[in-house]
Amino acid sequence: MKKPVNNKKSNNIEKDIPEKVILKTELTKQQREEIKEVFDSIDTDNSGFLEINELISAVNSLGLDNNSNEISRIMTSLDLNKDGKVSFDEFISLINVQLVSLSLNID
Ligand SMILES: [Ca+2]
Repeated sequence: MKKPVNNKKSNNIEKDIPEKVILKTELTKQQREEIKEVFDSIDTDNSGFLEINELISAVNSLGLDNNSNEISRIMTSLDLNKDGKVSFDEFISLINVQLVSLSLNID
């Protein structure tokens, strides 16, 4: 018995990728606004970028471990274009990553 050959190979590549990985992390307008508020509250000099000292203060104000090595590490990983500061776009991509890992953890 031969299986009928099905040349209509589906182009559904996404099917092979676990749903969570392709989870579209498009933020709603409201989420973006909320993130912008957080960003602005960290950007105390309103430069439009987060500098390392601003990140350190933010982490301090959250009462988190203010290990400056760790913060530098985060800063480096955030600073995609290596200009020494974090733009809103870079900040948002971090939030996206966080959302993805959160959704991975929840399951
Ligand atoms: Ca700034």
